[in-house]
Amino acid sequence: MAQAVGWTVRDGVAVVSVDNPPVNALGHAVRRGLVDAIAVAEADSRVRAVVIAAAGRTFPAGADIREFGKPPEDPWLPEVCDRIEACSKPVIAALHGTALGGGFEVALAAHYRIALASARVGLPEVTLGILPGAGGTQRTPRLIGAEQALRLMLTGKPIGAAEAMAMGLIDGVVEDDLLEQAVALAVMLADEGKGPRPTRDRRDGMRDPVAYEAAIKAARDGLKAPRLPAPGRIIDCVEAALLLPFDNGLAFERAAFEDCVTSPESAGLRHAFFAERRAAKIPEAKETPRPVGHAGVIGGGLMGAGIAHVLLGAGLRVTLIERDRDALAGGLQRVAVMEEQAIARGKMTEKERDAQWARLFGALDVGALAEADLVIEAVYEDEALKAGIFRELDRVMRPGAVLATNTSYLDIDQLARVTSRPADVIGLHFFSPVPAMKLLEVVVGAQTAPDVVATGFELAKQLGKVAVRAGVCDGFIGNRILTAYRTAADFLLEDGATPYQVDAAMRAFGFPLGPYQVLDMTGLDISWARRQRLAGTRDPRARYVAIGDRLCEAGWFGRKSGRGYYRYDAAGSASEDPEVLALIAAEREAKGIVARTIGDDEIRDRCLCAMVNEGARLLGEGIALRPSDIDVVMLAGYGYPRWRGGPMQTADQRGMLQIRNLLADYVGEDPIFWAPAAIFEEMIKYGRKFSDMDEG
Ligand code: TC6
Repeated sequence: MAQAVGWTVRDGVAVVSVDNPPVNALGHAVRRGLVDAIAVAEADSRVRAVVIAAAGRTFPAGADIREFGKPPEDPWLPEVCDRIEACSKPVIAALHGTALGGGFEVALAAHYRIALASARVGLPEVTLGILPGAGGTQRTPRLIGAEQALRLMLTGKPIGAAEAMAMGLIDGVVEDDLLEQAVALAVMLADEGKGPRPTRDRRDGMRDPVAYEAAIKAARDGLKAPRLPAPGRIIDCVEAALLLPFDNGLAFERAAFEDCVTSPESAGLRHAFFAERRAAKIPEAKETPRPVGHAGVIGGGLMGAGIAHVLLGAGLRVTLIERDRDALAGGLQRVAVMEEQAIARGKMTEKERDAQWARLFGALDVGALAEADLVIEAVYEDEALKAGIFRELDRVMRPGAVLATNTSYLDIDQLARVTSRPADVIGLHFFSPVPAMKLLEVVVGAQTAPDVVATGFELAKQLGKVAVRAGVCDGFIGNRILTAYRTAADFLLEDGATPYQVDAAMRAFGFPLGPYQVLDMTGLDISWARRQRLAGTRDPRARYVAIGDRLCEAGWFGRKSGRGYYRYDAAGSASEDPEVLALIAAEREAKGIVARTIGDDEIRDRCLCAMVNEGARLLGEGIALRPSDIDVVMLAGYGYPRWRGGPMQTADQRGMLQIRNLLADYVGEDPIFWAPAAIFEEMIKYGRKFSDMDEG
């Protein structure tokens, strides 16, 4: 028997224990081991019942996702589940930790399920672009009906053991001694002469076919502009569970699973899953983070208040600093509003809010931070202002405290140099709205101490954010790529596209908003100020599009001023603006550009190539550690469609040669912006993809 599955017999019960750290994923060795164990249990006359349990932190958390996309090795998980269900002796699954996906499907194939009260169960396959393909779509609705089964499978959200029991998914919940209680149940079943209870034969959830069909219809109607194959296929499978005999339903599920698992959308989502986890693998990972219990936040604007709110949510004591009483009151009020919103969304109770409020302090003087462990400066993006704050912080903060800036663009090394402790200085770049955005860029300066980097990553974990390590440059990873994306879009405007066409093309690509909608939302004045700041450093050979400047000169700063690339009515709805189109036409004319017809595919190609080329440059400059980190930044912070996996993954799917050739087509228009990054040639020569650089 394979080592990934252990085997003992006690009190006439075979205890089959999966042991495949870290999450007991159902890789080949585990599948083989489970099938062998059931065979041995059936053959062993001492054994009257079987308990399937798991060592370590969890019952299997799913199929081994790394095996998807590779040739399957027998036995497949559906066969394993069928074998368990067909066992002639009662099989009990003992669940702890997170019994997810294929792991929960194994449990569903067992005849009885008991769980620790702390266990969570679920079918999160949809988040990977696939469906429960080991009988989960057929067995789950047999137990709990279509409505609840679809909720589990379409949201992918795990539920607690008590809820699972109330639904009828599991048979018992125990506070402790899971294994002993599972064995006791097995002995009792055997003593009572109870045989197997195959889920395939149960109809508990199908007693009301009308309600079942109604749930199917409601789910189909609720599918919003389906871009991904999996949700629709899940609904089809759950319907098949009602209409077809079990084995035919399984075959139907198998075909749907194969379609989904081989789809590029699933490849993108799987890439995103591993990319997020890989991002935590940084050179400083083994350093001990500095303890952080009390944090300071300087600046109570939307960003600072958001940061204070998430720090409070992670259990920290927070001191918010503002320059005067009114500003401080405004900042505290913003935090209060965010807490109310969290309560309204069911993310926090009033009791938790009160507890958080008791840990929040306001002050007008940075002296209040003398004992703080970490401070995050989140004031207006002005170099002199921030430098002044860092000098002050250097004066008052205790030795060993971490001094962080939330700057989006400014040079962290320069800020570090105004202090006497550059090793303690780091960039923690949050994204707005802070409570919702998952990304945190941890910007590492030339002198930042390794344990300060580790502290940034540990803090991100506490805040539930995905941290990505970035080096110092103008814009770090995300804003460098965003600038390239916007530049490509601006070139398209000047050459003949409209902002509305570019936005629609990029929405069709999968972004929730197009680049001009985002500009209008965040305010055109922010990028205008930056362009003015950088005007002196601009290469005169580079193509410069002044359309954004012209809009700002007209006082059109986006949503907040009622006009930007779009025109906004009193209710805030946007419409296309002929005056903007006239302004663009005038810019073209001034430069002697004759507008040409530009198709949506060209818009997408150019925007993608700009992002990928900038990503390749970031790798060459050592700003990003690996291509998948760039993908994580774009997915978690910039709305890049998750199912595409990120720009570097999209480039891999398109092929390196194609991207390089497109860049080579464009380079005549601007030899600086469109010049292909140096690494393309080498990658093409050696047949490498960006993902080949991820694991290194
Ligand atoms: C399925 O089951 C389909 C069935 C049908 C088949 C026909 N496979 O997240 P963490 C790794 S689809 C392989 O940091 P946590 C992960 O990469 C699957 N590896 O830990 C990481 O590796 P590293 C349905 C996996 O405590 C390490 O384990 N199941 C898998 O924060 C630790 O992971 C899911 O979608 C896997 N299935 O969270 C559940 N899972 O150390 C996916 C994890 O080398 N997993 N790893 O970086 C999770 O949601 C979480 O990992 C967790 C634990 C909640 C189980």
